[in-house]
Amino acid sequence: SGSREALIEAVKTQVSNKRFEHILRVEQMALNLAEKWDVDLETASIAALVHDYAKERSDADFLAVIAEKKLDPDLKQWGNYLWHGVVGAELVHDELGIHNQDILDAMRQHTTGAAYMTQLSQVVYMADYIEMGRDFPGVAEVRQLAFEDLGASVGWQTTHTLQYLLAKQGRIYPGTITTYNGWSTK
Ligand code: DGI
Ligand code: FE
Ligand code: FE
Ligand code: FE
Repeated sequence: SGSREALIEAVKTQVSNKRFEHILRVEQMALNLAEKWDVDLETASIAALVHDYAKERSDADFLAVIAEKKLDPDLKQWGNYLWHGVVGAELVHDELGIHNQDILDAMRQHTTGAAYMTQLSQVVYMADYIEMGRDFPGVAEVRQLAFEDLGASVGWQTTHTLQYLLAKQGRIYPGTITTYNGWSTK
């Protein structure tokens, strides 16, 4: 549709070609998952197209938004990986005029997930992880799982991300642990 083309042009001005190609693959996978799980296709498309809109913004930009919008000051302790979704949603709201809270929440949650996620949010979280350009051990299995049991695939991603962060001794955002606990079935 016309609005999709306009959104694509807006996103393209913000990111490298490589990241733009990733975003289009996330959109395609989000549409496939949305069709399977009865999520509105246009909403899934928009959420996927904007999810990494802010990924190449500077730390200074994010810190300015945290201050201006009086977001939780604790956010300042973290980095681009958290800010591009959580803080980036404010930029998508202000710069692209996207006010749909389900879309903005899916963007906010796309990196770390959340204990409670809408189907839309689960679709974007999974599509980002399993888009056809991704290659990691188990990707074929988790792609299949996302079409068989969406919630189980959310748990799979969260567990594997946590294992990856622990193995490289990375800092773990407490929200990542909250997501893990929310989706653990044991
Ligand atoms: O923006 P993308 O690269 O498409 O994907 P993303 O937004 O899902 O970011 C994934 C990265 O975020 C991945 O390298 C793992 C990292 N990440 C997720 N949760 C945490 C985290 N990194 C740290 N240090 N701590 C976390 O809790
Ligand atoms: Fe991202
Ligand atoms: Fe992700
Ligand atoms: Fe992404």
